[in-house]
Amino acid sequence: MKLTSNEHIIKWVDEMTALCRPDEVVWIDGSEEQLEELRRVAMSTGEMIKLNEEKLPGCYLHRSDVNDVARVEGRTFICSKRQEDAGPTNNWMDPAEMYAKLYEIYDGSMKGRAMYVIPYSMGVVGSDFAKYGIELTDSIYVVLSMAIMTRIGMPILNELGDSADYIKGLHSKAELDPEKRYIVHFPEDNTIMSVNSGYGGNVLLGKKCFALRIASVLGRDEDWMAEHMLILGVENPQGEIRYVCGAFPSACGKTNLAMLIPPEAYREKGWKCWTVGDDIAWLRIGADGRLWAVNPENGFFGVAPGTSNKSNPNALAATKKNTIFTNVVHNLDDNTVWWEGMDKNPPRNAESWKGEKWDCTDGSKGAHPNSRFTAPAANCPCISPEFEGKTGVPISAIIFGGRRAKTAPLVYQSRDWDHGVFVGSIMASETTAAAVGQVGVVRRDPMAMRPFCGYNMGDYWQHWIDMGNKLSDPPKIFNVNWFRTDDEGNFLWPGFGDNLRVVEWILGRCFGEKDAVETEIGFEPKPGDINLEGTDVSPETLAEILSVDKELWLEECKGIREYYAQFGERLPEVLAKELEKLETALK
Ligand code: GTP
Ligand code: SPV
Ligand code: MN
Repeated sequence: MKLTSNEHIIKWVDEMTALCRPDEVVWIDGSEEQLEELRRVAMSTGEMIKLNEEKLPGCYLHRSDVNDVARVEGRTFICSKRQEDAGPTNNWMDPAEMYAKLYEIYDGSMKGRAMYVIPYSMGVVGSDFAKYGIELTDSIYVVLSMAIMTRIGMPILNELGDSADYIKGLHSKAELDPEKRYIVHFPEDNTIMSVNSGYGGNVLLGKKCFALRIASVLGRDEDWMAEHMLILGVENPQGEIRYVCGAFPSACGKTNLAMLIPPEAYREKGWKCWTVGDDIAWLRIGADGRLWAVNPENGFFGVAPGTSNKSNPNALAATKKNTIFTNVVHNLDDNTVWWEGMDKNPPRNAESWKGEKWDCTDGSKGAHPNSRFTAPAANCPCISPEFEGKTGVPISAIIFGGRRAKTAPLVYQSRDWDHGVFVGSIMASETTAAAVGQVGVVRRDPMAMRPFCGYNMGDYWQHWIDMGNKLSDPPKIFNVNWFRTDDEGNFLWPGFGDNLRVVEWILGRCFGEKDAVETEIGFEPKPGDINLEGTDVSPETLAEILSVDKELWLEECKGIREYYAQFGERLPEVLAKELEKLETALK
């Protein structure tokens, strides 16, 4: 039964139905009864495996196709009318050509299946920040995941009324053919089309496709920002909560920093951390001239491997009920799940992420390195009371960070907003398993948005500069690197909870409570300004990870110059000048 009389929606759903030819069309009202029925169907077909109801109530295991385990950046397109509007960092094709190609692939792709119509909201329904979408999909996994990751169902249709102001998303698993896999965005049509994949980041269209690629374009046009950022509230012993955003590339520590547990000595003094978001932030200028952030999502699509009671107990706790696990180890003894880095006791009677009998002693990985959990945000023990707020939280600091064995120091502060935009634009990081391709190669990933910016990156940097000019009280901008290593490849900084020691300095800088020394690249903590009490980090090691190697940085400048060159006229003048200043300072 159609759940709306909105003619725009009905017309589009009818057109897509005629194209994909599903056996039936099912409108998702968001009720628990309907979702429960879908879980039952998914279990009967093997799409989902119900896990131990006592140990993991409401939890399921899902396996994606073995060739379909991560985002496919090479097959992700921004189809604006003009190629230069997509820019040199995005794949592009003429929209008419792309539509024609896609329509052929979608033709009859849902035969024998149901098509589900999912109305969803990014952001708290009815808030000023909220934007609505409708995803059509032939995957129950997608419906159940969207029900965790976003707010779905009737309230959205009610809010929409007769409006045409929603983002259209069409997803079909089709044949899961990697050669015909496309993740395509038409920013000028507010339309997303995803086909031949069943992996989260490619198919949960509210997430990267809408909340970053399409939303970044909306933000440019409407004076706000959509960013690949965590949002963390840090409560100090005085009971004040200060908020930071952090942009780190995929699988570089956003979820972990967002759910940070303070070191023991900090906890004893009364420090607490509150999670507002772990992956995406929408940022608007407040009436007070500050930058305010909301998390448009309603759940976490987090990296499973490495998540443990030691590294991130809050994330682990969030997965203990109503969670969907994808591509992890299935423990057949007690019908639970496991992944590398969870604990030191891999199950003996188990199946790997591929669903094959797994022998943990043969050296093979049981869980895929990009295996993930899809968990409701409400499950997180440290979820911020502001998570459901309609106004968001005021941001004191923006923290950029990448995975760099060398070069980038533990932390430095930009001199001002424009210099901060420069710092974000020159981010580079080692690639991870979050996207298909080689892992561990350093690549430029400006603002951690390289895979997610829906328009020309040069224009995006200009938008950052313009936003700074509109903020009377902009956040201070920093860069961190938790991943500096010694010559044997060991991490020099303990990371995780101990990152609060760095965040303490960052917030202190924002409120005029901490000193700094000026270096060629920006401000750094004075020796002694980072509290090392209770760590085994020596002052010498700290000095080493704060050091700026001029030779390496001059090399870096060469790389930045080459990188910038591809943007031609679209490179903001401000950034070209910042690069010159940096080179001069280093020479
Ligand atoms: P996406 O969901 O892909 O956007 O990733 P994310 O940025 O949320 O990454 P996440 O927090 O899930 O971390 C990914 C990996 O980095 C995990 O294997 C973590 O164990 C590791 N990691 C996170 N924080 C730290 C840290 O401070 N130090 C070190 N050495 N590793 C870390
Ligand atoms: C990332 O890759 O940055 C993720 C996971 O957060 S995905 O949703 O697949 O993009
Ligand atoms: Mn991400």
